[in-house]
Amino acid sequence: MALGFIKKVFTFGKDKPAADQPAESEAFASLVDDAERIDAGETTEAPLEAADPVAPEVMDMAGGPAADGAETELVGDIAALPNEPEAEEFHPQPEQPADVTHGELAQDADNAVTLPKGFATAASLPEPEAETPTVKLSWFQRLRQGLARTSSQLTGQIAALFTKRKLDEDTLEELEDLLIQADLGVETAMRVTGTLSSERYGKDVTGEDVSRIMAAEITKVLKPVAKPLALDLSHKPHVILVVGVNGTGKTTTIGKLAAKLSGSGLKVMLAAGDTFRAAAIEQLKIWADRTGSTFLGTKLGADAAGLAYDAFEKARADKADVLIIDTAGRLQNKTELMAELEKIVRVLGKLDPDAPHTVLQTLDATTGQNAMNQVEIFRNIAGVNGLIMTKLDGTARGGILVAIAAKHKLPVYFIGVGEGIDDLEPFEAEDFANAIAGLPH
Ligand SMILES: Nc1nc2c(ncn2[C@@H]2O[C@H](COP(=O)(O)OP(=O)(O)O)[C@@H](O)[C@H]2O)c(=O)[nH]1
Ligand SMILES: [Mg+2]
Repeated sequence: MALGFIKKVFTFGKDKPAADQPAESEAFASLVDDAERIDAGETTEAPLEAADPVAPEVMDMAGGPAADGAETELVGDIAALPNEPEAEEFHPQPEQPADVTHGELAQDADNAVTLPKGFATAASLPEPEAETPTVKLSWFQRLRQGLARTSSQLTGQIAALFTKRKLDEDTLEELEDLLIQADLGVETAMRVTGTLSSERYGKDVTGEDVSRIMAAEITKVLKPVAKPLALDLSHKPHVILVVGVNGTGKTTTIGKLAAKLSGSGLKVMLAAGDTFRAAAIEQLKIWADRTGSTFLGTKLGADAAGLAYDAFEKARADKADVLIIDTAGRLQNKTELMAELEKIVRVLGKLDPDAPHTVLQTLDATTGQNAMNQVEIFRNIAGVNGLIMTKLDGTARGGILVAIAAKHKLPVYFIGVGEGIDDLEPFEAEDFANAIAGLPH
């Protein structure tokens, strides 16, 4: 069966076997319920509408397109898209000489491609480069700000909980509830209370004690999933399929990834596999132009798998290093979505049994608990083997990433901290844990 094939091909490393996954239909039902509730105007999650100037995209961001008719609507003013290119900001690097092969690139130090931070060659994962503190501070501040609601609420509640009482069963139980409410997941909540209990039972405990232990425990959960995105440059191209619910930041993230990769001298091709909305195709084209990437699109409503196949052949013929394929994320029609993603994966596998080499899922940090369901769905459908959490600069609810890491153990490669071309940072466990716990960098 095709789905079995996908699971077989794409389960790797220490990923849980597919059999461990909860019933997919159950998770999907709750996802669609959420999408429908949001479509109906019930916004339980932090609303993004107010901040976004482009109405049709806003519909998608809240929970997928509202109706079939809306999907084919063209955004009249492309120039108003937040991803509007600013030509002067992009400085493409010179391309590799045509006679340099990838084998040589991997082995020959003189001709070696220096991958951007957050990437590594599959053969050897290099030490992350030191960053200048100013650059790091600015994105960390944005992350801190994004997670401020989570962290200030948590630290406030924790401080209130521990001012008057010594650590006993009741306070531990209340703390556990607070941590679960912050989306951190039962497992992590119990780890925090367990450690706290063994260190401080019967003693006075300050809010800082709890924050410190919380940050340490969250770091332990996140460390194993904070990995660089390994590119196997012996594949020509290395194919990255990007999946996720509409509005979670797929296209924007592809643009940011393309900027990093082409900026380091790699030849990148982008393929517009979200063929359902003209605006989506245009948006990716803009990112391709902006990042000096080759672009392949097709007409509205065309078969996405056919496009993916053509893109792979063209990328191969052009000797592209990396092919990144955008996809649609319409949850309203599960059967169609499944069939489409399955078919994309299947046709890519015909050209290279290992392709797509990376299946990345974007998660919107403002969606909270729903992100867990999204991972369950897309992991089953498309064999997701890596995550990127976007919109951590907004009013993020990042706690869910901890619960997802504990449960799925999928690598988290990057975080999105803004709409700009440079607003994609390698995921760092300790930074993220400190931001949630309200501790300094
Ligand atoms: N603030 C913020 N906005 C983001 C981020 N990533 C994406 N967006 C915005 O979210 C909206 C939806 O993104 P898009 O890439 O179109 O999502 P897609 O439907 O999954 O392709 C756009 O307005 C993006 O500019 C991020 O990290 N931070
Ligand atoms: Mg898109």
